[in-house]
Amino acid sequence: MKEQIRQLIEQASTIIIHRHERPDPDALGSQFGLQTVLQHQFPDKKIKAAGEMATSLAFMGTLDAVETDEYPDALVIILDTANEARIDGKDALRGRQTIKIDHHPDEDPYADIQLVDPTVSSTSELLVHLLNEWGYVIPEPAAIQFYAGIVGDTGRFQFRGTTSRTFSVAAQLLDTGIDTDWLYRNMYQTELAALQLQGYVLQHIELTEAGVGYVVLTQETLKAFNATVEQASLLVNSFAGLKGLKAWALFLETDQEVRVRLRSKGPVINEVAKEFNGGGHPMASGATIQNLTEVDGVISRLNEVAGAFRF
Ligand SMILES: [Mn+2]
Repeated sequence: MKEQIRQLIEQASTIIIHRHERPDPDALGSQFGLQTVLQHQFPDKKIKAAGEMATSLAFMGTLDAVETDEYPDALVIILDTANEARIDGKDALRGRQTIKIDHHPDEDPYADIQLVDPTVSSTSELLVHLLNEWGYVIPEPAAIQFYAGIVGDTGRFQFRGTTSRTFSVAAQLLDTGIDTDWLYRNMYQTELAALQLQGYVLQHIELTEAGVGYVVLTQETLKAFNATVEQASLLVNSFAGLKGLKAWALFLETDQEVRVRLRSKGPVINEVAKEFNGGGHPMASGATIQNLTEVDGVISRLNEVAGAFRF
């Protein structure tokens, strides 16, 4: 299958690269990294990166405008996106051929070809293994993108998806001479309003007997701190170190819905996410509920899962 993907890439004259909406560093890093490698490998091909930028990650690069009529002749590669609904760019599946490359469980095989490996830390890591197998060169501007993706999805090499293979890929990327000082400065800088919102979050943690922690951020609160949902959602890990915590949730109210960020230290929570219009990894998922009256329902399901879990 990897060989089939390589052939499709080599035959295509236009390649459009997509990833999931509300992109994180792995989504953008894998997208820009692959774009750069393919441009370097095939200077005559048209290689585009599609979708909307996340303002906090604008330092990572610039996306391309893609017209609807470019799709029927294009090879479309969709990265880091578990299910069709999460694809950023509604024309993606109009490509002549479509390929999904991802590290989330393959629950929605929406493309013509799926290359999915849930044992790797990130889509960025998966791409480096793949490009190495093909003998494609990974120049420094691509290396820093992939490195950002790995750093993002492993929480700076601490999450359980981090393996010896992750470190060997990181070593390879570092050897291209990437500036990690620049990267960390940009990835981990915090706006004053976001820092103050973090103070609010820490002061409003609810912890249940079952070990479920949660914080609700209403639209009113977000407005008071002048914070976007995107900024606020990054605070989901801000109370991960709370003693007695097994699983936790951050509820973010928008004008249409309530987004739920779910995290866990052991209990499998993506099943709960699926019950509430979401999904993701066993220890890190997202869901969506209609309004704040449904918060209790999510918490009681998390209590059941966390209550049954022993470290
Ligand atoms: Mn990822």
